[in-house]
Amino acid sequence: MAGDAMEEWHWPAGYDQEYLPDPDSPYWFPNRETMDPEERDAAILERLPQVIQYAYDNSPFYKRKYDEAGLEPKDITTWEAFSQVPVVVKEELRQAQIDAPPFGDYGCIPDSEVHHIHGTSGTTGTPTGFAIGRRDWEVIADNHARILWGMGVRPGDTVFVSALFSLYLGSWGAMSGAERLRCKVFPYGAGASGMTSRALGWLARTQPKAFYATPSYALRLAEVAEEEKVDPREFGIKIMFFSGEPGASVPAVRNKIEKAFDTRVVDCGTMAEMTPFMSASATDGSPDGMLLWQDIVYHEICDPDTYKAVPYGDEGTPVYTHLERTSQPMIRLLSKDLSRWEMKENGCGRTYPSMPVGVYGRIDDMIHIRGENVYPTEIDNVLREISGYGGEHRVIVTRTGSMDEIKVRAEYDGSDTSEFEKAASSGLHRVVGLRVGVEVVEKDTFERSEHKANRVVDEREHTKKQ
Ligand code: 8LE
Repeated sequence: MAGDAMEEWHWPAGYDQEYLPDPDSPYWFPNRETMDPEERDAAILERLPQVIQYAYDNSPFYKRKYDEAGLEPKDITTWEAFSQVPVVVKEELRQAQIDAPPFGDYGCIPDSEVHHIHGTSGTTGTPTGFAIGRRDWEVIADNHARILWGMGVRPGDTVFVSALFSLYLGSWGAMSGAERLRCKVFPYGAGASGMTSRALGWLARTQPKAFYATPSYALRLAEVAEEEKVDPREFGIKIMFFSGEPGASVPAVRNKIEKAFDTRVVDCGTMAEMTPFMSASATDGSPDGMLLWQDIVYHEICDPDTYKAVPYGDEGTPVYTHLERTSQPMIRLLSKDLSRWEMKENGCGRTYPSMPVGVYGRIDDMIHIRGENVYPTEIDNVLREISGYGGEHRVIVTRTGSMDEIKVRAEYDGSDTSEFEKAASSGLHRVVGLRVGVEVVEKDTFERSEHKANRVVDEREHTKKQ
């Protein structure tokens, strides 16, 4: 079997809960992480039909879907055949949960094996529920421990989890991995009144080696620290790992956080449905973008129209397949995000492909304006590099006739407004390729996000969200 050389590679997955790597090894599983990628792919190609058959046999959802597509799980033995497997979209999952409440008919495990229930906040539609099995929770924790090890976190380290613990799976995933890694975990959370200010005291007191949040939250924390005359460098945080939104791979955001906290920023994250969502993650030796830990979740970057994988070097939308989940397994879940992938040598020695500049954003959030595609993160990156930027902005998209227009309202905290406006206009012109109206407003005009930022105000009638 192709996977013989891979540590603990079997289906269904399960890991020795006592295992820890050699303390001097940069790798949790040296073979799985550094092997010839073609051999790894061969093992994955043996696993895929097993996972697909399992989903087909255990869930009406996948049986229906594959019967309709005329697909036989046992025939998925080539990459070409895999590329024909229909993608799953989030709307389908929501509908399945409406039709077969509360968790949809893609659960695959008996109710008695459900160990954790989680849910989404539903800010972008009907909330989705997750029902994760006991075995899966253990495997998720193991995988996240392995990835945290790759980031440089070690047993005994204090890990401060500073994101929502309610309707957000991110914090739970970070916590479970840190627990399995035998860290000291502080599930601090976020979102309740006064918590950000109090976090400063707790961070100073606990001096965590690692910290998890959304990038927006870290920026907010830095701002509050400044207001309260606390120097965040004194928290001694060595590793700040982030998921949930673009930011950790946006150069100006990353620099700002690294400087404010005197730390190392690590990007990670796919989607809550895809937990172990840290399967896309940077490492200690490969700090930029994210590596795709293909033997945990199989990542493809696909053409957004055909859902076929694009060649390395090209841009597309990530499509994800669980290789180890037995509860609510996702097979070719379409992200509708945008990224570019590459296969090159990684500084850390792992032989995974990578997304060198992370996930730029969602296809729906991309602004099309007179033939140019503008990502909200590009605007963020420009503004953050201008001296005196007040920390927040909004991008207003309008439509006159058949033409989209954008205008940026940016906070400024200084005495030369016209200088700032000039710098912002020319910076935006350079990146967007068009003249962009800039309106300067005072610092603290806009609300700060303590979770995921949403800076685009779309005033075009046809795209208005219902
Ligand atoms: C750029 C992955 C997790 C649990 O942190 C999360 O946010 O999951 P959720 O709430 O299902 O949201 C998934 C979406 O957040 C992705 O589709 C993507 O648009 C965005 N996202 C998550 N992590 C990143 C990200 N965007 N970089 C990231 N590192």
